[in-house]
Amino acid sequence: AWRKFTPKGFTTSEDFEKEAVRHIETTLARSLYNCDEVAAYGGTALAFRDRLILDWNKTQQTQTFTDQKRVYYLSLEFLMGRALDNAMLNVGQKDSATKGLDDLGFRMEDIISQEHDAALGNGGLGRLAACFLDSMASLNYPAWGYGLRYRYGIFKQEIIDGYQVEVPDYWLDFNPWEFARHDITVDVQFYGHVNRWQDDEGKQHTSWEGGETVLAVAFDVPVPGYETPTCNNLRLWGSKAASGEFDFQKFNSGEYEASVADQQRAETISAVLYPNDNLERGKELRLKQQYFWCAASLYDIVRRFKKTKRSWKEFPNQVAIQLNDTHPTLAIPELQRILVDLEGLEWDDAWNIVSKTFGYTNHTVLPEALEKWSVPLMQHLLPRHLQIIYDINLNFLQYVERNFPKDREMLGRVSIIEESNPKMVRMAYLALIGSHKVNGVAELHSDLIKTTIFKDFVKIYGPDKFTNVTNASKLGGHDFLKDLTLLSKLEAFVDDKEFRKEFREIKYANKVRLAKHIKEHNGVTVNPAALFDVQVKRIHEYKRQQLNIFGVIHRYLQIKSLSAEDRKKLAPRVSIFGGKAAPGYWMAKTVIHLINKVGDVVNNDPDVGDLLKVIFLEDYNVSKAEIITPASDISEHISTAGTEASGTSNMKFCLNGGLIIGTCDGANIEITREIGEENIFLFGNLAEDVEDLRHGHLYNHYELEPKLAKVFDEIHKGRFGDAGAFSALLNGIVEHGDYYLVSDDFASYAQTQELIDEAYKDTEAWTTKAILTVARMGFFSSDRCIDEYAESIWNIEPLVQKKDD
Ligand code: 26V
Repeated sequence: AWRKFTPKGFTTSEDFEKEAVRHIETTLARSLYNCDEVAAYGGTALAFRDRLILDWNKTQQTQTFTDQKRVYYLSLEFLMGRALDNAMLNVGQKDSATKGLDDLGFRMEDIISQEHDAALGNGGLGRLAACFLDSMASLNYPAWGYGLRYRYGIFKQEIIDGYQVEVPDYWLDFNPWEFARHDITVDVQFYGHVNRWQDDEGKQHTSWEGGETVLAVAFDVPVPGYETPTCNNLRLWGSKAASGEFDFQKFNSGEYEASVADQQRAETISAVLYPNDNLERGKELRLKQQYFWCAASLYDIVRRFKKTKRSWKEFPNQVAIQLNDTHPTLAIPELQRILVDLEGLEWDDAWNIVSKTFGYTNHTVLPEALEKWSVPLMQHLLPRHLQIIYDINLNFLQYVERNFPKDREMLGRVSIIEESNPKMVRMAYLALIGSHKVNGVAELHSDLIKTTIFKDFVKIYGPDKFTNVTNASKLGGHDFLKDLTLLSKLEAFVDDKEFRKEFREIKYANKVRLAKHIKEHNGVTVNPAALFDVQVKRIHEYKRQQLNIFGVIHRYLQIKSLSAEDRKKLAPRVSIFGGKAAPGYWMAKTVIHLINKVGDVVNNDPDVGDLLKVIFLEDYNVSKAEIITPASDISEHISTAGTEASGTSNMKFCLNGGLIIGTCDGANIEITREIGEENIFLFGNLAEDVEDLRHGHLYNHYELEPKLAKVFDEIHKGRFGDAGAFSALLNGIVEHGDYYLVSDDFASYAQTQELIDEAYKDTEAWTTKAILTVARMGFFSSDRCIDEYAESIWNIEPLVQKKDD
């Protein structure tokens, strides 16, 4: 009904056509006579965009006018995927547009696929940020996202001869969803030096001077909610050279190249998204990105606050800032700098404000993934911030010393500065110390951070500073999904014959669609009646795609060992893999190579036929996930227990009527609690036993699990190509301690896969499991998750726009 107050826009296919054609002819300056799919996409997007903008302007005006507390979600990653389909879902009128496009000679599906994915993220962390934006708008929270406007998103993956090859993802050539705000800019400073002086009244002042300045330009992206009037803002910063005197002089004196080089150097800051990669660590450009984005965002937030003329101590009542992992941690010393150096507050008053404003979400316990920056690098790039970090640390350590006078060693352990060579700034500690709440992303993970990486801090601050907010996922598309708790109503239909049939038909149709995709892209024919077994996620040793492919080889060897008669009793299976390896992550690339090699052999073996197919889907991304996820019968979430903080695709698969095979890790545990352990296939060692097992590997002789040993023998014999290519992968398990416990979990994994084969043969029982799974997933809606953040961390209320607003 609220649509009535924004009367503009179309409600029929004829009106849609008029709008789309008007945009094609005028906005895009294209003749209708050479209107191709790109132009049709442009016209459609612009027609829907018009509707969003009205809501967007109104929401922003209302938020400014009402002036209640807002949340700012700082994330270096927003994996948004495509915008048009989502806009149609939120605005409504997709049917009118489908009909209108049909009249113009286009299929909606083809038009939607013209859009580039906004792939500004690596994986779960970035996708979660995108879901959160969606839910914050859907629930009418006054919320902004702040990020970087990368010119290149996560690289595109090509598979050539079974190897991953990276290709740049230039996605901005036509992007109707962003609005460049050339009038909203922030000067961001780098390098330089620190000055201290005393004024006439004897007050100490500190200022940061010299160095170079880069301009941050705002690009705004509307974030519509589902069936609400709220349209929030995602502000992405692009970098540009500050057109100062200096460039001008260079240009005038004929140093054209030098002045252009400066400009390019500035634009490099927001040029590319970093793939999380062991080798890319410690790069100055990445630290520059982080500060550039934090400084611009904080300036913007403070500027907005200052317009309200409130006193500084009200800042935390008006502003909540959530740090998505440690990437935005520099926002903490930056706000302290603004308050002390620029606004003249006393240190303690400023720190009180800062530490009430921030919340920090931790997304991993893996030690190699915890961010650290070298002190010399920070000294060079951000000299004032380094001083502030040292002062924060000094105050903190003095506090610790006062409260734990007997534990001298604790000081070294909890110091923000690691006393290594070179010294390092531990960003997670800074984030924790500067925030009022720290949260993990699933129950097990939130427990683990309290007993491992943040153990001392629980002693220091008490347990209340730490909390859990279990991750969640968004599912769009249908009415009942506005409120995922309504999913539970499905449970009443579990015995309804018609419903069960329809449920199966939908799954089958989705499998047919994926089979078509596989045929087109991999040239392999797969049987849609086979069990589709899917593992799609970033390739990482801890996620254990190697366990999966070893299991596939084991299955292949078994098939080969059977008589033609016995083979007939087997359940046909399609093993589907997808995911990118970080460009410098050699082991992950080896796993991709092995999967492809195994596929070459298995898919061309006439003994095997439909019984087993092995598919690696190139360039897994958000829009591919939309085809893959609904087509899975079983998906794999098989990380070494204690390593996957949560996982979010596990939920997404369940919501799409697929079952899962998984370890007792991350959110799998809570999924099991919700759906019932009879509806999930769990296997493997528990997190609590991992440490001892690893210790045992290092100090005792250990034997490879026998079935796995056979698999390794076949690889060694060269059955899947040159065995040398895989020796590092196998040696990591055989000789170097099997850190991820592949051998320890192999028997349990293989046995559970056999249970799955048996279970799948019983179609009726399987259908029951799948329906109950979907029906019991309500807890994992991102709306529930955002309400928890709002209540327990941000202390904000929804802003419902009324008719008269
Ligand atoms: C980063 C890196 C970088 C260096 C190389 C190794 C490595 C390994 C892992 C990571 C992950 C960084 C943080 C992250 O993306 N965490 C993911 O966050 C998701 C959303 O909360 C969660 O579902 C995933 O379980 C978690 O891995």
